[in-house]
Amino acid sequence: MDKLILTCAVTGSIHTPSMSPALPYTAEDIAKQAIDAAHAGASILHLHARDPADGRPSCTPEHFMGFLPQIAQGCDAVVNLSTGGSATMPLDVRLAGPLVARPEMCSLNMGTMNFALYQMADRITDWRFDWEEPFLRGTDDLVFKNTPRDIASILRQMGQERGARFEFECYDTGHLGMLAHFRDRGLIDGPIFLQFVFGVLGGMAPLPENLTHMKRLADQYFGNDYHFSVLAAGRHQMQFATMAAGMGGHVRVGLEDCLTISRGRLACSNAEQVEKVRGLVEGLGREIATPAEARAMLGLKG
Ligand code: KMH
Ligand code: ZN
Repeated sequence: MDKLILTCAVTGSIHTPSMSPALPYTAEDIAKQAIDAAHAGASILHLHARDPADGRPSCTPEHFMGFLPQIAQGCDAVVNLSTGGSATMPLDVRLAGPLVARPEMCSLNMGTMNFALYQMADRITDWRFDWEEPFLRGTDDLVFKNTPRDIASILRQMGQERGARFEFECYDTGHLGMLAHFRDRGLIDGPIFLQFVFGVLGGMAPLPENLTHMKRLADQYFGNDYHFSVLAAGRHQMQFATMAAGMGGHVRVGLEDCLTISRGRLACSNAEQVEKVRGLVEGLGREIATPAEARAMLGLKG
């Protein structure tokens, strides 16, 4: 089996600082937690920016540049900037920072979808939920817009014009079909790095059957020319990481996706989750890829 590419998604745009004291939102804390995660074994850092005044998601160049130079100095992990930003933002706002920062990698969400909530840790314990829960109010009418035109625009501006390669975020089977469509149009070449996303209401439920089906479809669409990674939001995070590792895939953890380290216990840092998943996947016999090995596997410009 290939070495395992471990991505850490450091802060995201879903969780709020009021949910966990460990969630980083100042430039210093985002940089420190990212560097610590890299030293703990993360080959890729998936990064969003935040406004340090209140922790609100931000995509401005200023907020990205608050932490990117420190991260580049402190570690050699692959920097992967979100082009998803926050689902509440229009595309031009989401792209403002990544266009200026010119990362070697960025995310690309492969379809428009409802983005209702995370299956969050212990707040939400199954698919029945209470819309009166304060966390959920405001997410019950949220559309995450990623039309074919949006996708083509990101491929052109970030890929063709700036040389980034992509973490293709696939929340459902149709997103693989969309990706194959762009590959057939000649706008995407391999090796393709798929991120299967579980646990967002509006995307796939965190069920093992969905993971095996996504893998089967990816084999049909992309043959040997792809790698897959798995993230599961909320309390399924470590189970799905372990399943992915056993299936020859790669894994993503981090406080963007889940705030806990075990049931009912908040993680104290991103690095703590990286260390935990590293122990799990090494226990299965998988070796973690260094950033240089990840760059070679994914065809990154470095
Ligand atoms: N928040 C994750 C479910 C992005 O940043 O482009 C997906 C994500 C999207 O990471
Ligand atoms: Zn993200």
